[in-house]
Amino acid sequence: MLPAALAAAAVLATGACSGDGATASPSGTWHSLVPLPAEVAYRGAGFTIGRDTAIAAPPEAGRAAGHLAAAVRRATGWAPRIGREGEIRLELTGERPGASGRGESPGNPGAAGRGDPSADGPVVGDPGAEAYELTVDRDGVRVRSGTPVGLFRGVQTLAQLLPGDGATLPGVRIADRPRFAWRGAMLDVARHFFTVEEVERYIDLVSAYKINVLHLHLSDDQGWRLAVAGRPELTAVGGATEVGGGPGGFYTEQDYRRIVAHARERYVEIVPEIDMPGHTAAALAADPALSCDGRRRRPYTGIAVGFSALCVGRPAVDRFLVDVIATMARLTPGPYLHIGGDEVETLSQEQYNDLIERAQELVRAAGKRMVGWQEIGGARLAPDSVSQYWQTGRTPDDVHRAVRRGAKVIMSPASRVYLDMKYDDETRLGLEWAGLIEVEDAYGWDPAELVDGVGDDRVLGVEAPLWTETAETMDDLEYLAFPRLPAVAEVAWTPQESRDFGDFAARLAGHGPRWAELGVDFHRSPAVTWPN
Ligand code: TNX
Repeated sequence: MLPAALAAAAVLATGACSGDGATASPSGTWHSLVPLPAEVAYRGAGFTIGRDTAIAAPPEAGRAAGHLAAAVRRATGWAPRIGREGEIRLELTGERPGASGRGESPGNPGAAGRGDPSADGPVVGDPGAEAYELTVDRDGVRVRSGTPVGLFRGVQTLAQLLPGDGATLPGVRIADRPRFAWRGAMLDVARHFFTVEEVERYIDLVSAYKINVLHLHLSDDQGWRLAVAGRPELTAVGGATEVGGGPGGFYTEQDYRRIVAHARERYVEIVPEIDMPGHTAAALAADPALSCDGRRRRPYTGIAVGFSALCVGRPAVDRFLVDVIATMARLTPGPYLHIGGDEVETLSQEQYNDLIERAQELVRAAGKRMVGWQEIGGARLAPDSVSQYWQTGRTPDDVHRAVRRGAKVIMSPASRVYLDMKYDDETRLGLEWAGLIEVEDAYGWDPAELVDGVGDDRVLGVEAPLWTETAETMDDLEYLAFPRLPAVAEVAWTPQESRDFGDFAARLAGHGPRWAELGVDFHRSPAVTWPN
């Protein structure tokens, strides 16, 4: 393992040819594919894109063709035509993806089918639907898949093969498919608010690594960020501030729809979260009828957790659930709604379960599937609900209970993938309650080995949350996410047996110059030899 990594690093440093198949092309050019495809072999002569090179694509592949044309233009300055003929061919094979035995089958018609954003199938579905093949030889480029989303994933790989400073692609043959269906990033826009443009930029940056879910944490003690029809106080009062007392903000329906549309262009599903019954101080400040004492509260701008809760059983709370879940369902074309459920310290287990089960009923009645933090396992979950594991170290009884009821699990172990943890003692922002997390820690774990009895068949996927108690600006987000987010993206995509940190670090290094060009302020992890 080590010698290969060193050889790879040497290629990068010297531009010499290692002759080593998987990561360096025969010409010695560095191609830093992240996440690493399931199978990749560099061979033979490559293809040089010219002024007249065109893209041939069927109408269903419009998003993939458009994305590719933009990438070619950025790299070469030429804007390729998209039509029926071309040297770069995107082909739909018409083969239906087979059952994979893992992830989500296209079944569950009640939920996944309805309101699907793309007429061409769910974004978070059978991982086989995202499979593609990519070949480059002297005569041209061919991307083949059974689905438009698979073609898009192939084009994302192709975009990484485009050199930053020229037009020659390496000769290569790639056969690829993701390990897990759900490859998520979570952004907390409640502790600090981020604008539509900032969220869109985050989507652009993370989706390049084949992340297919952006989970938006839209409410917490410090802020309520989504407009709910008929309840203007939630945003007017609950959205007016943030951690530290800054001005906060919120998304109108139109703002939210813009984010959904931007994500959809990149085959990213938006999963909205309204956290309940805890983490609700902003809602309680907006509407005292949601609390048991009915007291008018001031907005909360600190960073403690666990103290707030809705008054379970009150009719006002039930009406609130109905309105909030209906709004999330109406605005969200994707099949998943997240209801939080974490860290409640002021309710009995019975009260907590009542609220989660009521939320689940409303989510399912809206034709959606409920996702919640692992604590929801205490309630009676439906088999189509999803538990999100986060608390490394605690006996994960609630995850086991969820799995026994047929639920699947998203793995977000805090000590590995919480992007708000500091990298090291010197990191200028971030928390450290779950430990210091360097890029090798974010990379070096297997989602199917984390919780006893929760193997590949029960794991829906992996997600990296970015909580924003200490992150106030886009630069802060970028610094915390890069390079750890690409490491988590590879954990979620690449077969476990193909993963090796030394090899990853050598490929990752090639992304430094790209980030610099995009103005991404990334952390120069010492385990990576970053080019100057
Ligand atoms: C725990 S993880 C939380 C969040 C905090 C985060 C800070 C989880 C479900 N709850 O409310 O923002 O830690 O790292």
